[in-house]
Amino acid sequence: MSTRPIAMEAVHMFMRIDHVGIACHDLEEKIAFFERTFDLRVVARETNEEQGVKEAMLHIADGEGGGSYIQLLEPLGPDTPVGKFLAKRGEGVHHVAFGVPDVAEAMREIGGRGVRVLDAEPRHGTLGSSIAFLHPKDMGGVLTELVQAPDTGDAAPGH
Ligand code: CMX
Ligand code: CO
Repeated sequence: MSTRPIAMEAVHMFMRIDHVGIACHDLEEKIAFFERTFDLRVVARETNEEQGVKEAMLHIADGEGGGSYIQLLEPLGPDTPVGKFLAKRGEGVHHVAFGVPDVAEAMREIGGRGVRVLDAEPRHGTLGSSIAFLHPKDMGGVLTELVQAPDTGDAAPGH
């Protein structure tokens, strides 16, 4: 096993964990739980018809190129990615999202390495971000999201 330290100047495709997406049946109930248990604060609420979700972002920290959050997801209906997930597996971690400097570039690069990219083009994500998903079957069973934070220089809107 190598004990060499990782070079500090190493450039990673993933800059940080942007968020962990958690599927739930009742968004308001889960928001209240995270607020009262961990003193977290909701910085964005959105309905994203394209993704089939009603969602809330709870801010945890600021990092390189953007913040990190918990994303709570309630499906808009049973025939949506989160609706199908809840029916099959129940509440729990739905996906992990990594911050990337340029989502289109990351999609090309990762797609070229044999991982199925589920989106042909970057889509609209929370807080004005651009997002794309990688197939869970190519990612060790973990649905993975790529997130490019909006170009505003404001990593945590709502502050
Ligand atoms: N994590 C891990 N595995 C998952 C999964 C998830 N979130 N969702 C589905 N799977 C697995 C299923 O368990 C199933 O595996 P088996 O065949 O072994 O049972 C397989 O993938 C196929 O699942 P399915 O229920 O038939 O669902 P689909 O193939 O129709 O869709 C997926 C799966 C990942 C392609 C689809 O959910 C998708 O495109 N997701 C991306 C968009 C999304 O999730 N949006 C909501 C979040 C929005 C946001 O974060 O902003
Ligand atoms: Co997400």
